[in-house]
Amino acid sequence: WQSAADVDYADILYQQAEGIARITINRPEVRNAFRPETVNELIDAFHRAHMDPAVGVIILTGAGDLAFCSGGDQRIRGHEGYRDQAGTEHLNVLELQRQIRTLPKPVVAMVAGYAIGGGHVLHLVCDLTIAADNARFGQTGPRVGSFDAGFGAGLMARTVGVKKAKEIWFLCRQYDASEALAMGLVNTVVPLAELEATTVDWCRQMLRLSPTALRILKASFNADTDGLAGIQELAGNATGLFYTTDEAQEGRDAFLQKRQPDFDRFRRRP
Ligand code: 2NE
Repeated sequence: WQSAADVDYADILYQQAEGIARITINRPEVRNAFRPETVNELIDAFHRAHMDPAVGVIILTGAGDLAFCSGGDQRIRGHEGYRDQAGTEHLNVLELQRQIRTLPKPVVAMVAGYAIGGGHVLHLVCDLTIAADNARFGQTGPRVGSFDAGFGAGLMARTVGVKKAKEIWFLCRQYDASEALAMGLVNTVVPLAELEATTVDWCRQMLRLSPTALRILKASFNADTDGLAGIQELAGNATGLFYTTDEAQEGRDAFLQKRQPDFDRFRRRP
C-alpha cells in the first residue's frame, strides 16, 4: 500500500494500490470511535477516491485487529451531537453514510474485531462486508441513549429482515461473525490472518468487471429505498450515457451552431 503524498490526515489513513483505495479509521485507543474531525476526514478521503480515475474499488477498515469502529466517541458527545474542537456539535456521520451509499464505486468494509453502534451502521452502508472470524457486531444505542432511525434501522431491516433488525436494536446484543453471516449481515467470514488477502482478492475480481455496469447496479440498489433521490441517482447515469450518443450531441451542436436540430436520422427504438 502506498500513502498519498499530499494528504495529512490526523485520524485516518489513506492508501492506494492497484486500483484499490484503502481508508483506515486510525484511533485504535478508542476502538476506532469517530469524532467529527474523523468523519470530516473520511468524507474528504471518500471524495478523493470517488474522483480518482485510478481507483475502482474502496476498502473501509479500522486500525488493528480489535475493532473496525465503535461508533461515535462518547467522550466528546455533547448536548445535541458530537463536539468538534471549535465546540460545534455534529451528527456528520449521517452525511458520510449517504456518501458511501451513493458514490459510484463499490465500497467494501473489511471488519476485524468490533463493529458496534455507529460503527456497525458504517459497515452496513458499505456495499459488501468481509468479516474476520474475530468480528463482533451490534448496536448499543438504546443502552447509551442514542439511535439511528435512518439507514441504521431501515437498511438494517432490508438486510436482515424486520424481526432480526428489531432484535438487534431492541436487545443491544452482540453477534459473532458466524451469526452475522447466517443473518446476511456480512458476505463472508475468513480467518483473521486471511482478512486482507481475501478482501483484496474480492476487490481485484470487481476491478476486472465493467465499471459502468457496477456503477449503475450500485445506483439501482438505492433506487427504491432512497425515493426521488434514488431515482435521481439512477437517472443521472442514464443522462451520462445519453450524453455520449450522437443523438444527444446533435442537440448540443445545433444549439451552439444556432440551427434547428436534425433528429430525423436517429431511429425511434421499439
Ligand atoms: C467496542 C466495545 C464493545 C469494545 O469493548 P472492549 O472490552 O474490547 O474495550 P473497552 O475496554 O470497552 O474499550 C477500550 C477503550 O476504548 C474506549 C473505552 O472507553 C476504553 O477506553 P479506556 O478505558 O482504555 O480509556 N472506547 C471504546 N468505544 C468507545 C467509544 N465509542 N467512545 C469513546 N471511547 C470508546 C466497547 O468499548 C463498547 O461498547 N464501546 C462503546 C460502543 C458505543 O456505545 N458506541 C456509541 C454508539 S451511538 C453511535 O455511535 C451513534 C449513533 O447511535 C447515532 C449517530 C452517531 C453515532
